[in-house]
Amino acid sequence: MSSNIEKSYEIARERYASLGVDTERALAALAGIPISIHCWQGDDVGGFESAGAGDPGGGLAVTGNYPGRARTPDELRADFGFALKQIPGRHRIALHAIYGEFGGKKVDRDAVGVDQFVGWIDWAKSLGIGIDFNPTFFAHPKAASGFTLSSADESVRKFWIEHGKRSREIATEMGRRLGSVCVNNVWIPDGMKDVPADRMSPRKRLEQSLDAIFASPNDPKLLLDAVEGKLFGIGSESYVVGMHEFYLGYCVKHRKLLTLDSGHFHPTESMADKISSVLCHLDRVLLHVSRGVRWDSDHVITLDDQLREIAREIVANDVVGRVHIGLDYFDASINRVAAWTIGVRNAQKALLIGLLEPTAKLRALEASGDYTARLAWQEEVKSLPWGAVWDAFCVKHQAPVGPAWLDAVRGYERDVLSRRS
Ligand code: RNT
Ligand code: ZN
Repeated sequence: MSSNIEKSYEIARERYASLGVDTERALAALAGIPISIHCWQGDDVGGFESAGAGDPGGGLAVTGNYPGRARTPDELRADFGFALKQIPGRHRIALHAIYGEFGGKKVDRDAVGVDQFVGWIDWAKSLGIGIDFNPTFFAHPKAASGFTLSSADESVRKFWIEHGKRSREIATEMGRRLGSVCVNNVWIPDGMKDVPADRMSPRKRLEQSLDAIFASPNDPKLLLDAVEGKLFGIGSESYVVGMHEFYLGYCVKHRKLLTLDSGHFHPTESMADKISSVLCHLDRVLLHVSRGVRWDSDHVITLDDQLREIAREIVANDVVGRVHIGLDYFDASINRVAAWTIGVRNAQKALLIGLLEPTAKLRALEASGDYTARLAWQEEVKSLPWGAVWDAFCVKHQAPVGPAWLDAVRGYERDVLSRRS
């Protein structure tokens, strides 16, 4: 460690110790929290089913045309591997089914299997990382009607149920081959632009389709099933079949993981507040940490209040083992490797700030009814020297300190990304 970073860390360590916070413990805890990094930031949710990324559909909008998008699995893996070097600690990758290796052949969603993911599994093994998975219920002609698992057309439903089943098989195999449980997250775009005449029937069909997909039990050491609701989407402004309450009930009933995406609620709602609420009734949740700007826009996550509150709730309530933290954003207007790096480092900084909180002190003040002192301390805590602890964490895990990573990414952009057409 360079002497300045070391000195700053020592001062910070003592300062935190005086508040009863052990920085060494916080550093160790942070190292034990993997972030599931979404592959789709690397290529604007394009996938590899056909050449050239198009509009992913399903109401997902990726804006920007920054050069250097990954066009092949090898390019995406290289970019992801490069981003990982800029990020301290050991993490995971979240894949979507459209990111399989199809070798120029048409393998439809109801035929996809682990064979298309062997390259990813071998690569993940070589890096010592786990994989999480997502069936892809969008970017497909059979999703063009706006309905998939809740479609009134039985053949459409059957097609997507088969895709859901196959995705679970792939995820299970990933869990087995990598020795690390794979979270398989179901999100469907089903909904209506304008006010429906029948809100109930599609929901009943969705319930039946989910039951069919989940008919075979999961081995919880290999596979965890998650379902993700939302409030509205582009083209589904008036009605979303799988809204939050639908899935919350489904998860309580069937012991599945609920996915909470921070872009999927009304902007005045706090997703952080939902974590302790749903964990009273569920064993585990998956988070899709995102940043909506005025709508579910999936901006790169910044170290804002929302992110800090989410991270704080996870660590202060000691539910790290029950909350799977995944990211979900896609920005095509800036360097994509930088977008990954910025977002993951921010998620980790937020977790570290939470881990360094003198929670026992704040809770004691609260229990004594001294809300004045609680507020005073909550605000004073914000300016404690967590940055010095973060720098020490980066050094310890051989990741760049401060903005040094940007120079590395710029070099990669010059030598690799800018050469792509
Ligand atoms: C869409 C959901 C979903 C997708 C990804 C690509 O609103 O958030 O999670 O963003 O699966
Ligand atoms: Zn999401």
